[in-house]
Amino acid sequence: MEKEWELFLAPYEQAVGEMKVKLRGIRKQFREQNKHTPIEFVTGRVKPVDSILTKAALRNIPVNRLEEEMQDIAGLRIMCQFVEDIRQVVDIIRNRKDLKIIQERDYITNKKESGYRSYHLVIEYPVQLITGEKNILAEIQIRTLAMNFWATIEHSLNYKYQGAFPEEMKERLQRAAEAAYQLDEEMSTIREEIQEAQHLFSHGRGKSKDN
Ligand code: 0O2
Repeated sequence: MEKEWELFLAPYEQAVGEMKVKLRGIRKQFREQNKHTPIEFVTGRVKPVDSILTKAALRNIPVNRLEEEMQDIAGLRIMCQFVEDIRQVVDIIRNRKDLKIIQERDYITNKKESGYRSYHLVIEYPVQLITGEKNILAEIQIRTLAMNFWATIEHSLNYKYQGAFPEEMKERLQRAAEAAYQLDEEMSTIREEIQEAQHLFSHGRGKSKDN
């Protein structure tokens, strides 16, 4: 059984590995050209087998339909400094020739009831196997650092409470999500100044006496 899962998940591991390199490559190009990078950092994971089985049971997905119906077995996450960067990242991904966007979910304009915000893309990504090409579904979540901060903490609390938050906790998390969003808005308004400072900093680096 374990071996079967390993074989089933291998193309997903390959897709996540390749996508991480490619998405980090975008950041690298911006930095090489001394431009503000819309990508702060990238993470990726293959969903653990127990999470796949839990989600499949919850959504009534038969195990032999996972490839077609579970879109986030391969998951990538892109963190951005500013809300505006998210749009730019989506545009860059949209213009790529090595993947195809098949669904977009904008949980920034339409936040989830929990308070969750992120921009989700479901993509189809071809991996080259020794048996030929295989199209893999993957979910890319694009969010600001503040959205990620909130989602990470909410996710671990969710795990602890098994999704059944006490009402007060739920409200506090919703308020915290709003506070995180206001922080993003505030950062956007002073974005110009921050970028200017970052530009000066990266140009100044290496010129100080200490280096
Ligand atoms: P994990 O552990 O992150 O893998 P639906 O829920 O039906 O609207 P669906 O198909 O689940 O839609 O996809 P959706 O909502 O676009 O993406 C689900 C993923 O988004 C989740 O994966 C989380 O990563 C993230 N997410 C969605 N809602 C929330 C939320 O309220 N809080 C947090 N912290 N993350 C959220 P999994 O499989 O649930 O979990």
